[in-house]
Parts: sequence; C-alpha cells; structure tokens
Amino acid sequence: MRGAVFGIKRIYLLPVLILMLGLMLTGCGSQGQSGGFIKKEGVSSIIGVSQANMREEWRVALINELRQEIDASEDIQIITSDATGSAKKQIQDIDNLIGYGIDLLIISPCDEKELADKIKEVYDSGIPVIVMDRAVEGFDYTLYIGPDNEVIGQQAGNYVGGLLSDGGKVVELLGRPSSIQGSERLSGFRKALDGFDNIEVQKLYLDSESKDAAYDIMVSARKFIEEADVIFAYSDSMALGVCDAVREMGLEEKVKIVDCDGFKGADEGIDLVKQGRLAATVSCPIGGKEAFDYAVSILGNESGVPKQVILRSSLITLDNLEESIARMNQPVYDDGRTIRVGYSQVGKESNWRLANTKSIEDAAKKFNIDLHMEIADQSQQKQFEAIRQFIDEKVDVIVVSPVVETGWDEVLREAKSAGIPVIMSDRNVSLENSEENLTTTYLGADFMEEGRRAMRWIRDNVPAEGGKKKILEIMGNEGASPTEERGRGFREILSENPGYGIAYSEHGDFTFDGGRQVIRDYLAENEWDIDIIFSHNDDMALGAIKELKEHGIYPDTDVRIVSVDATKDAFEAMVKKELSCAVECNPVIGDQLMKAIRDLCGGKQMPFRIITDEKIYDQSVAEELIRKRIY
Ligand code: GYE
Repeated sequence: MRGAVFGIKRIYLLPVLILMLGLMLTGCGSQGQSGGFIKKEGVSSIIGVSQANMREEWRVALINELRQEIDASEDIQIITSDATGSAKKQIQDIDNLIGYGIDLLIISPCDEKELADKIKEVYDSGIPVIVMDRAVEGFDYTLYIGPDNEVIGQQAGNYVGGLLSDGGKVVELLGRPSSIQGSERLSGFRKALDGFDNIEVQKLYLDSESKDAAYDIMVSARKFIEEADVIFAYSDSMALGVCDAVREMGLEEKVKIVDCDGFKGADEGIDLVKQGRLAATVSCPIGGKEAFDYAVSILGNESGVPKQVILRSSLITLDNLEESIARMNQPVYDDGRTIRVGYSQVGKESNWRLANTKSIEDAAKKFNIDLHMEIADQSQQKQFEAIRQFIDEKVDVIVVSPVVETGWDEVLREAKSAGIPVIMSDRNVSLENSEENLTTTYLGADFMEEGRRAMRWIRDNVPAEGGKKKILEIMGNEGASPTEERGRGFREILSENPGYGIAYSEHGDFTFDGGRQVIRDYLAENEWDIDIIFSHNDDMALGAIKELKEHGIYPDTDVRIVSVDATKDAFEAMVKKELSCAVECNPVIGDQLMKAIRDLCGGKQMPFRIITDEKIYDQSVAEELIRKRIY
C-alpha cells in the first residue's frame, strides 16, 4: 500500500510508534530513559526510584524488593533509573523522573555530597524524598532509611578485638578518598579496636573502593599480608578482591578476613562466610520493604512517618550463619490479637511529658494494645520496680522511657531472660556491652541535632557583636539522654563560634519550678549580665521567664531565650515576644510506637533506631502556626 510502512498509513505511524514505545517501557526495568512513560490505568501514585548503579548486587536486590512490594499493590506504579555510578547522570535521571510526573522519589545517591543539593531541591518542591543507604548532610529530605555505619564498624572491630585477645597485626584497607560510608565504618572499627591491647594496625590505601584495587594492593603489599593476622575490608566488593589474592598467595589458613555489607548473592559477604573465605561479615538489611511501607504512608498523608530509620546490622560468622539467614527470611505476620504492653513512664514533669503519655494511651486503644502504664515520678528505682512487675505479669512487650541513661543492664538482662523484648521510647540508654542486644529498638528524637539547632539559631539571630555573648544554660535532669545529648550538640556548634560562651550551667530537672530556681540561684550570686538563655525544655524556660520578670528583667529585650520542645505554651510565649525560639521535640509518638510494637510481635526485625521528624520555630512564625499546635 503506497505511503504505508508495514502496511500502516504514514499518518498513523507516530502515535502507533509512541504507543509501542510506552508499552515497552512499562514492561522493562529501567524506564523513562528515552522520555516516553505511560501511567497505567487506575494507578493513583507513581514512585520514581533513582539507583546509583545496577552493577552492585545489593542495589539490584533493593529494586527487586521494591518491585515485589509494588507488584503486589494495585494502585502504585514504579519507574526506575540507573545512574551507572555517575552523579551527573543521577541528577539528570531525577529531572527525567520528575518529568514523568512522579509523586515520590526514592533515591540511593551514588555520591552523598554531589546529590545533596538536588535532593533538597526536590524536597523543597514538595515531592517527598526517601533517601536510602547513604545519608546526605542535613535534613532536607522526608525520610532516611539505612544502616548506622559507625555501629557496623564497631561490630566488626569488637569481633576482631575478640579474635586477637592476645594481640596481633591487622591490615586495614581504605579508599583514597574514602566514601562517607567507608570513613564512618573505619571510625567505628578503630574506636572498637582502641578498647583492645597489643593490636597493631597497618593501613593500605586503595585507588578505588573496588574488588580489583583490593586485589592489586594485596599482591603488591604481600610482605604486610604475610605478617598479618586479620585483614579488614569495609565492603563486600573489596573483601572479594582480598579473598582472591589471599587464596592465590596460599595464605588462607594463616590470615582471617573480616568485612562489612554482608549482602546476599554469589561471592557476596554471606556467601563468602558460607564458603569459609570470610571469618565474619557485618550484615545489614536492604530496606526495600521498609521504603515501600513508608512510601505508602507518606503518599497516604498518614501521621507518624519518622525522619530516620536506622536499620539493624548484625555480625555473621559460620557459627550463627543459619540462624541469621532464617531471621532474614522470617515472614512478618500480624494476627491482630491483643498485645499486652508494660510501659514505664518517666513522670509528669512537663507539658511535653503529659502530651507524650496521652499520645501513647490514645494510640494503644487504636492499635488493640492492652497498656499497663506505670508513672515513675523521675525515680529510676521506681522504674526498676515497674519493669520487674511487668516481668511478673508476663507482658508481651516492655517499653521504657528511662529517666537516666545508665544503670539498666541488670534489670534489662532479667527481661531478656524472661523472653520479653524491651523497646526504648523517647529517651535512650547506654549499656555496658551493646553486643548483648538488651534492647530491641529506640524510638525517639535526635537530641544532639536539637542542641545543634538551638545554637545555630543563636549564631544566626543573636549576632556576637560588642564582646562575647554570655549564655546561661538550664539543663534537664542529670544523666538523662536529652540533657547529655542536647548539651553536647549545643557545645559542638558553640565550639565553632568563639563569640559566645556558656557563663553558667545548672540542672532544672525539666520542671517549671526547676527553671525558676536556676535563675534565683544565679541572681543570688551575680548581677544580671546574661545575654542568652538556652533551656533544655519549655517548662524550665517559662519558669525562668516568670522569675526574670519578677526581678524586672525583660525576656527578649534584656535576654534572648531559646528552649526545646515547642509546646503550645512555648508558642504563646513567642507570640507574647518573651520566648525567642523553640526547637521542636515531638511527644506525639504513640502511633509510631504502637505500629513498632505490632511489627515486633509480627516477627519483623526491628531497626536500631526510629528517629522522629522535627523542626525549629521562632517568633517570625509563631502567630501563624500556634493554632495548629496539637500539644
Ligand atoms: O524535652 C522534656 C521532658 O524526654 C524528650 O523530657 C523528653 C524530655 C522533654 O521532661 O520536656
């Protein structure tokens, strides 16, 4: 037929070609490369997934985990892109994905630094962004899901330290430069080894964090390898290069190899342990299922989506290999039964605490949880008694908001031997030996970041002119994780700003009266010469404001006051131009906590930490936002 191609009139050729192309794209893996993308019928949301490369097994595994979840869902479509290891291409991929009208972006950046601005741009444009595996600097994303690489390094270091209890030589491989992931793992590894004596560490620098570079350095540094007892490589690909070289050099019997990643797949960490070529690997879940679950919550505008989910990593050796693999493949199933929970709450010391208790009680009703809450009036002894009571009552799960960080090992061991998992809520504990896994997960805030935010606001809003600015710090109760970490985060930024200095610091125990007393104590010894007050919570700040005014010292004019929590009362004080700024610490974590409890009882491997999403507010937004404050 003239003017026809394959018997099709020319006039119809273009639409037919586009249709064919679209059909091809929806079917295959990396879509949208060539500009055509067709939204399937009945799909409500499109998730764009930008992967750094599809060369590494675990990155392919992540896409497959996501696909599995999405294929099972009716109304979500996925479109993926492969940046082939190039940050430049990944930025282009993101623009393409946005061009296809995605509703949410999941990205595993191939370079944390180079992609940070692009991720912020997408997030600021209102498209939710889930960052996987490699955390970018700052908090300009919706959710981060990934491992704690410092902890992964520590787990490997503790194992090597145990291996070389009589001392020995460790060869450590590191990229020049190391990725953020690599340097965090090395810092954790070294910190752990510092705890052991007579261990000598020899560093070997690689041109790239790859299998081949690792192999080459082994061969060229044979002398060091022959003297080494252990070789540490912080990724599966580097470790495979080491294993191959050591085998060729006939040194397999002499030297032990330890790595991090522990990915599934042939010649990846777990397989190399199985083959007996690795003495140990530190494995970490991929996070695809978590990413999908949270993507659905975000697209559904559900409340309680955290800011960070730090996945649990675990050390795998031949001894616990089968058990570890069984745990990884354990199906998660919630049978809907009533779950009995014992909750040891700190007390009633602040408005934050009252809002926190209410959110937990309300959520328990929603999630079919039979909640037995014991209020401890800020007494650790009372919390010990409550936990032992819960053990006697044989509850399913114990939740503790610990009044202080230390001293919990004994009572937590009792709960563990009673077979009752323990969740830390709101505040965390520091234990003698983290390898004992006495707690299942921590759900709460990043208190360090809250302290940093407070000092950054002071740096940016109270210029250090006319001499050093004097800060009075009102601390929470001694030994509590929010007190210790807010103080540390604040001092981290303070140390970079010599125009400011802490002139006085005292505990106010997170109470209104405690805040008043700190001001009274200061004025008893000193003339008022303070420029800034940093209060670890609103209640103490409001107590301080009352006391100051009774001494004719006017908040905001005579002294700027910054607090943490951002309760409604704090907003009222900002509207009244008395409080200058409030860093948010979100007490409404009931839903997230109850969801975590049901996941745990359903057999899910719980992450190390679930960090809540928080912001910072000052007088410039208080009036506008006060009506929206729910606590
Ligand atoms: O900031 C304070 C409460 O543990 C995060 O405790 C909580 C703190 C909160 O007394 O108001």
